[in-house]
Amino acid sequence: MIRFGAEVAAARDAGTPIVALESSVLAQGLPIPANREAERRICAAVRAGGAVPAITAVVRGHPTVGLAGDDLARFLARDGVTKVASRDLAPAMAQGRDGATTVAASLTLAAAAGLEVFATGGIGGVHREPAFDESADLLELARTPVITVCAGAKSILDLPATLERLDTYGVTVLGYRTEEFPGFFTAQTGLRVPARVDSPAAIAAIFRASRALGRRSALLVVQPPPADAALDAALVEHAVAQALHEARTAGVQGAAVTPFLLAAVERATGGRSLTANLALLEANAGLAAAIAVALAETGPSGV
Ligand code: PSU
Ligand code: MN
Repeated sequence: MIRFGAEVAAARDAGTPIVALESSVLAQGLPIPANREAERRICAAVRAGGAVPAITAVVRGHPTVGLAGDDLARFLARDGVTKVASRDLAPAMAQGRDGATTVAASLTLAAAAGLEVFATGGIGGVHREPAFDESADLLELARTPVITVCAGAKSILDLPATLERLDTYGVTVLGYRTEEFPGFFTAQTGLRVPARVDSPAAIAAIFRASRALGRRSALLVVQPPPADAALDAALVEHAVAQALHEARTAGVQGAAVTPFLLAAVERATGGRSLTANLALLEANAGLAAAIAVALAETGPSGV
């Protein structure tokens, strides 16, 4: 049922490691033209790490792994492309729409394609407000056995509540060379991760153990944003307060909340959040490639 891009199809045949990537960050999360730069840098980082990038999306109704060419251009231009979370996958398919997949929907497509490693910037989580706004990313992480590399969750969210929910859902959270759960733009949140790992091979071994037990949940690998691009925690907190105020005033609701807050934080940080965003996306893609290579070296999980 999944349509594969030509490069991804060739990688599957050859047994080359593949890293799944989301498309909502390109079509909704980042402004034009930064989204184009992000796509270039993420894909280059995956390739430099010895793997093949596979952007997931719904393309004119077809669930796709390996968005490329004219289709990719349409997504980067935001030409009639809607944001697609888990609940939106089937409608987008049946209605033949272009849909940019969030972490939740991307995990679904990655798993359907048999991929085991996925990279993103930050996952969605429990929002500070409005009450009961909780990203579908969390539930999908709970039931999709894919290693997900990110820089934690953004400080626009309630980070302690997000970590608690990941615990409830049984999602293993691993700090990559850190003991602190990163806050996306910033490395400092004061929140501890349950476990630390220092190598892609260690992550691969934990994933194999999880799969051997028959567990269906994701492994969430978090690494801090690169030090030269990371923002100070106080600056981020100030920008988030400003963004939340703007969202409240504008009465933003539902799927529009996250893109609205991201844009508002960018304005409030004078664009510095954008620089951090691109740098961490690239770093996460590179780590995901190293993990995919380590997984390939240890052989199939057999589950
Ligand atoms: N975090 C980012 N950039 C993004 C997103 C999150 O730094 O673009 C996107 C991802 O696609 C994520 C989605 O899965 O926002 C979460 O949206 P929501 O809160 O509506 O579930
Ligand atoms: Mn939401």
